[in-house]
Amino acid sequence: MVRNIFSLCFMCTVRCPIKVEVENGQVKWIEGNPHVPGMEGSLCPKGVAATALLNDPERIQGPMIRVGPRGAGEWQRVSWDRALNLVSSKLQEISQKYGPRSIVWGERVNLATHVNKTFMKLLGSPNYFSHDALCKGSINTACRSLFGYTDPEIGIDYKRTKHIVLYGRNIFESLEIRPLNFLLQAIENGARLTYIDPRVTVTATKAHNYFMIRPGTDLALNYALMHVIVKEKLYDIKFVERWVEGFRELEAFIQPYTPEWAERETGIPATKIINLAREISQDKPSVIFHFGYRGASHPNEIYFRRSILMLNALMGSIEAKGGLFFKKGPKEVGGNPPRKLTEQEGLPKIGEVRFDKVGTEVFPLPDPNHGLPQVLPFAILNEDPYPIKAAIFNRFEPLLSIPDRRLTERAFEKLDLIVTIDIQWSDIAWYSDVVLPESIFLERTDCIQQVNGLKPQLFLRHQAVPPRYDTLPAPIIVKRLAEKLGFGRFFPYESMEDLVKWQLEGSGFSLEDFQQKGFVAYTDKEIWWDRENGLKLRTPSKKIEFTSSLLEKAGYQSFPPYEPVMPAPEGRYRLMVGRCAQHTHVSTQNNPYLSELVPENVLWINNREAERLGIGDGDFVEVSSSCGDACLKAYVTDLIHPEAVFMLHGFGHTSPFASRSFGKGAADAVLQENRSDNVGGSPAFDDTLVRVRRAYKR
Ligand SMILES: Nc1nc2c(c(=O)[nH]1)N[C@H]1C(S)=C(S)[C@@H](COP(=O)(O)OP(=O)(O)OC[C@H]3O[C@@H](n4cnc5c(=O)[nH]c(N)nc54)[C@H](O)[C@@H]3O)O[C@H]1N2
Ligand SMILES: Nc1nc2c(c(=O)[nH]1)N[C@H]1C(S)=C(S)[C@@H](COP(=O)(O)OP(=O)(O)OC[C@H]3O[C@@H](n4cnc5c(=O)[nH]c(N)nc54)[C@H](O)[C@@H]3O)O[C@H]1N2
Ligand code: SF4
Ligand SMILES: [Mo]
Repeated sequence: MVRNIFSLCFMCTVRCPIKVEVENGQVKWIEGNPHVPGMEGSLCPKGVAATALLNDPERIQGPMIRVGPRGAGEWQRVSWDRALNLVSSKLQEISQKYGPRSIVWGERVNLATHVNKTFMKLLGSPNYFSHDALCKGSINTACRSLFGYTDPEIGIDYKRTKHIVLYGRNIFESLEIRPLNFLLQAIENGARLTYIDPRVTVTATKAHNYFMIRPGTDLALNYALMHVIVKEKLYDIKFVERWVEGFRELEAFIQPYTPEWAERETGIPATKIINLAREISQDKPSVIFHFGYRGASHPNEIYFRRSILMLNALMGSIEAKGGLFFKKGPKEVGGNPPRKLTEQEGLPKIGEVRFDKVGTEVFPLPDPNHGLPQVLPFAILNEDPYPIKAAIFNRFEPLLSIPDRRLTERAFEKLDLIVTIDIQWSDIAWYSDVVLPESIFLERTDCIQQVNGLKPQLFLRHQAVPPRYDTLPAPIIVKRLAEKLGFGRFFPYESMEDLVKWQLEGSGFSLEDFQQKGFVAYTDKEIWWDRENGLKLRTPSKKIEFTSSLLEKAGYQSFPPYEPVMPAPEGRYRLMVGRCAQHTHVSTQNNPYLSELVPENVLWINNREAERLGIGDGDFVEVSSSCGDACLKAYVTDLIHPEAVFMLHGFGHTSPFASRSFGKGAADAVLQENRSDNVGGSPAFDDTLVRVRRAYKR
């Protein structure tokens, strides 16, 4: 008999609602949840490939302990008890010798993050960090500086927009299904799409306006757009007068940044900049300057992301249909959100400085809920602010996701313990001392997903089939480890169903309520705040702070002068990176289906530059930066700006147990220098200059 199970995909972080058809313990079919607007049967290639992951014999099949030298690949398969006994005794030993702060937990934010943060608190360490800064930390800081809200608290009303501007937000390839389907609906209804990228992506091919901008100069474009908008009074005067703090300061600041000035910096003709400002303001407030998904790109990132958000405020597109909105939670309609383990009484407060010094005068502004992963190698190597001796990585691949892989590897040599919770043989699993395999999303029920938005809802990832191998959900692994360490009582569940029930207590919903459609809603009406008087801004002034108290109190300017981006010296190029529709970051390159669709990455290089360097399409090239070098095939094309080269992130794996991805293509992390936007907190992933030359032998 076929059973339909509503769940959440996890082939990437987007967590699309899905319907899984199961027969005799086998997954027969997966499609977008038909009850969820925007999904309705849709699935991306990675979602489809979930069945290949489920049945992949190259997954980690049980707990593993390293028996040879680190990284040599000599493993012993052991019982869960033995693996967790080893981890707990090592953690206790290290904690006694160096203090609990010498232990870090790094993960990509997930539904069980509250479980893992609780574990670290009970351990007594301030050093939980997430991937957030690597993805979009500077966007987070920019949003807080203007609105007092973080970026996940701000939504985008794609469906009703009349004009959307995307700065390298390659939404047709680096996709999220629902936003993309809503955007397609808007375009069918006549919305316009402007796309800005030094590279012609699939999104560029769908755009009404496309600008091949000089890499790293988007901030100059935005200052010129503001110049035109203010000079020609194209802004929403009523909205700006009511809600903006610091408009006069902006007006004075942008005087020198004319479209003609921006043309020289960006390469975009002044007339096109003027036309865009005029065109988009006709559709205000139903317009979107997209503030980005990944915003870990350049050293001036926070100011660039602030400028995008300011353009929205000038258009009055904040809390406007077809623009941006503040996401509403259950409390907005008098409901109770699901509980989190972090809210329990009796958890210790930890006052110590974090390993990354977030929250001190070194990094006053980045979000301490997430921290700065890219600081980890420096903290370990320099024992600054103190020694770090153990690291637990969960659903996070530091070797490929933190810039400058060699530096990270050198640092990890100093660790006494590396534990990895993963589903497959990632490079970091291969390099660990203990590997704890998690059941994949089709095999596990997960913590409740609270989805705030115009209508607050709760979703559930529901187990579809039994685990194929000796694996467990991470919250069960953590609970068992906590028991061995003597604080198991803070994990009041035996199974994932127990944990979900505990979370739902007091919310008015039960586990059974999710069976029919996979989600429950606190209301069926959209909630919008009153634009005249009802914006609940969380800044000290209760306004949108163009002049930012957050920045200025920390000693930074709200409007620092623009610093030009110098052309790279002869023979050097700005290395840009990104994703494709067929892969998730560093996770799917070994998937049996997806590894066939896109088996390796190539280096995009402008045809005129390639000709000068004697490089032909398909030739092997050697790419080198100040911190590493790599070899991959060239893709010679006029679809990329001559100052840039581009490669997909996610390749160049070194773990031999993942045979399909082993040695395929090259890793961007080997080439990227570990340098950051120190104000906003993100590394500057697209700021490294590389040399390229033809390689005669691979
Ligand atoms: N298929 C797929 N979809 C995904 C993901 C995935 O792994 N796979 N991951 C999800 C996640 S976590 C994220 S963060 C998002 C990322 O989604 P996007 O932010 O859309 O990111 P990228 O794929 O990194 O594409 C970045 C683009 O920026 C361009 N670029 C580089 N430098 C500049 C510049 O100076 N100016 C401008 N204007 N453009 C520039 C690059 O050429 C590239 O096309 O995707 C999400 N969706
Ligand atoms: N060099 C470089 N670094 C980058 C980027 C870049 O473009 N270049 N992009 C940045 C961005 S935007 C992001 S969002 C981050 C993403 O950074 P990461 O979180 O490191 O990347 P992912 O590929 O999402 O997944 C990491 C690990 O999670 C494992 N995994 C997958 N599913 C599960 C699961 O269900 N349970 C467990 N326990 N593990 C699982 C995968 O096997 C993989 O080893 O990287 C950032 N870092
Ligand atoms: S975008 Fe694709 S891989 Fe990501 S959650 Fe949705 S269906 Fe799954
Ligand atoms: Mo990301």
